[in-house]
Amino acid sequence: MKSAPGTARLFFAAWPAPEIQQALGKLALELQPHCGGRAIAARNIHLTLVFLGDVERASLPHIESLARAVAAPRFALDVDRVQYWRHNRIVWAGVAQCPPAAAALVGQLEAAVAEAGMRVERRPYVPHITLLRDARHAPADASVPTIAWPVDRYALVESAPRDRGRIYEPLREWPLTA
Ligand code: 2AM
Repeated sequence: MKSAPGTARLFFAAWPAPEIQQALGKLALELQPHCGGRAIAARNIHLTLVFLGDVERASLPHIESLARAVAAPRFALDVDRVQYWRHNRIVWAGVAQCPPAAAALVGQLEAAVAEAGMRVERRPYVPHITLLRDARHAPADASVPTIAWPVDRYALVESAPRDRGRIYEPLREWPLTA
């Protein structure tokens, strides 16, 4: 669905370095024959932190200034499992336990979003990296060789329509603290 003129569909995400995207993209392609569905292109693979939805472009500077003020520590995301959600038919990669620093970052970004007067997601945060859409089956084996992702920055990303699909474009990135 296209955003209304003057608005942008936005989310905060951890955006992996190209080699991590490649490793996760390879995992998606390996899972596809068994699970079905469509593999996410490596260049689009990310971890959503907070979804904003359609936002007036005029409020971008305000959102960016609130996001810049977030100060949360870096964390290690050891991606070692894959799961299937039947309700939205996605196969996703994740971790055994949400690192406390990831939850802290999400909490701070949600607070920034609320301060900007936007709706905040009330569901508990489950870190998930979508690998397949419209999948039909759960992966045969939930555990996968660990892909170690040192998360050292967070990004504000735009989801824009492109060729009947969507392209995700990081607009701004900020470093996490050491
Ligand atoms: P998904 O992969 O689970 O669909 C861009 O669409 C990113 O924002 C995707 O990571 C997507 O998650 C997430 N997203 C889309 N709609 C969302 C919503 N209503 N709530 C939370 N995350 C959403």
